[in-house]
Amino acid sequence: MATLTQNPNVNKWVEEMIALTKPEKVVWIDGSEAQLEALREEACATGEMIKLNQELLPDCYYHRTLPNDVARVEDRTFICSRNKEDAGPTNNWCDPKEMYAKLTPMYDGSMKGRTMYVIPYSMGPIGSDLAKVGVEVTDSIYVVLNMAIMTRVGVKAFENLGDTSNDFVRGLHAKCDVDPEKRYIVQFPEDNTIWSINSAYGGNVLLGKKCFALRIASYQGKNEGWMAEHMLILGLEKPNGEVKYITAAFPSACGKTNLAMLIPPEGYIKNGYKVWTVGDDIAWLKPGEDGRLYAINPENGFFGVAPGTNENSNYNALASTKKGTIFTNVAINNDNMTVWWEKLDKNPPVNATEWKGARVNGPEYVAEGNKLAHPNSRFTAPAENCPCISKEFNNPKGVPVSAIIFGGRRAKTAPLVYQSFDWQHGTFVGSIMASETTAAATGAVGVVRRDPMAMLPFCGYHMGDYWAHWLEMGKVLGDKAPKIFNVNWFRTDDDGNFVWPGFGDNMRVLDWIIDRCEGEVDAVETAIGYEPKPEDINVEGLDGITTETIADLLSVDNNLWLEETKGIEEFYAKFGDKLPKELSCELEALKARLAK
Ligand code: OXD
Ligand code: MN
Repeated sequence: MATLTQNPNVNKWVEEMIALTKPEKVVWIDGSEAQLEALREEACATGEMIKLNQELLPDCYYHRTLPNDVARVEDRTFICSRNKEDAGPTNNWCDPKEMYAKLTPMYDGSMKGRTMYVIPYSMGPIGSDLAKVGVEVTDSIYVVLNMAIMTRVGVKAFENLGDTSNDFVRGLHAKCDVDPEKRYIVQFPEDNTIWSINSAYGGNVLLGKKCFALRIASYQGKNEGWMAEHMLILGLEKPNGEVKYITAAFPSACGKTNLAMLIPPEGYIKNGYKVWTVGDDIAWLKPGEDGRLYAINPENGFFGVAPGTNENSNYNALASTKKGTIFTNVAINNDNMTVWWEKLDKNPPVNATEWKGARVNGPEYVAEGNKLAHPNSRFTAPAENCPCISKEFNNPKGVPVSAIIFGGRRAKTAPLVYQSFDWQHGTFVGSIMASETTAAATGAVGVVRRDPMAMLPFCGYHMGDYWAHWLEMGKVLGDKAPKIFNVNWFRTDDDGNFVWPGFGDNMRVLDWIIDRCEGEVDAVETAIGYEPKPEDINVEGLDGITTETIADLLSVDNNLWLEETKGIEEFYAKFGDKLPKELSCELEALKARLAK
């Protein structure tokens, strides 16, 4: 098919990619349903995808990746800026010339006898000033079909780019032999370019997501005065119909998708509170004409972890997967061609195919300690399926942000919630974000892993410069800046049990946060920030949680925090001169307050 754009920059680059990879055929993805349907049929004919029960799961498909290719590969992910210093101590770096020289022969002729798909896509609503265009070339139909859910693909993406602009992200993906030894996920921020090779797993190959919308976009945001963050976006509707927007950053496995799609406790629903989802993973944030910070979700779907998702843990996420969804590496129930994963329900299918493709007796297989679905198995679901999708989801202006929340999994140190003193202190709070490893993961339990702003694997440049950019944005926003908070849903009692129920009840904390933003509730000043008075957290209808429990959850142990400051100091030392002095001042000020 001929090119879909007059834009000479796009056409020239696609020609170069064709010359490099030498495909037999080139197909431009126009975004039409007819073209996508033909690709689905082709993928089912070759076995790349399996059609699921079209009555129970209309337009849903199944895909299995190789067992060596089931997750993002941080050790093979590179930021290739011209100067090593610009990638910083938290990224793998290689000289771009060297990396191009290493990968070019691997791509050379890699699509011989195969089809190259050229996918134009928009990150963000078409027509939005905050949106950006990417073009991904790939030899995988699975990538095309996932990108068609996760982004806005097709001719319409070129509307945002126009006929002359050169501002598009060039993504090259080739599956090759899916050889883990030759797998590379490479960002060239100064060239607006991403090269991904030898993987066919979502996070490594859906180049609009982590590679563009976080790594490349964070770098673009620094240069252009906006921010790309690993944050959910939700709207909290109050009984008077007003909606206040919150963004929140958590490291993985801390419940970002669950918070984004929260169902409030009964009492709140009765009083007219609602939660609306704008995004579950990524936010692009930019000051609007009125000086406030506005957020869009650059994505158009959810690439969610399936295991653990069920009617109770996340009704809205589960409902989102009931049509038009691609499931990757979950288990199949062969009796009715539906899907299953751990904790979906208590009934593993008897006639099952586990994620690697073996036919097994599900209950027996599980009883032997095996997993039917891979722990990182995924659903790719259209955002429009979500019962609580915000009506502002496609608003090109985005939504005005009242509060930014940071959080992690901490057994003792961090209280249920606290508010930073101001934006600079809030930047400090984000920079010291950390999570403790759990028994569920391999390695030692309770080890603190620093993950500033949940951006450790996703910041496309030097983390010290990234913090400086945060501080700069605070100056631009001035008194219109969102208020910054920290939450911890994971405090444990002496027996190691979680004290706070989490899930829908997190609404009670969001409620206090919004009241703080509106100036409707007082707070207590502590060494680490402003905390609620325990009685200001609504515990009505909570089983076994009283205002005393809340007081416990809010307690700050000065000794533990002094210990914590040592860990922060060690972490900060990595950043040398690039650590903004404002942050070292904040650390000193914290130490002084704790010592009092
Ligand atoms: C994701 C991740 O898949 O953060 O969203 O790893
Ligand atoms: Mn994520």
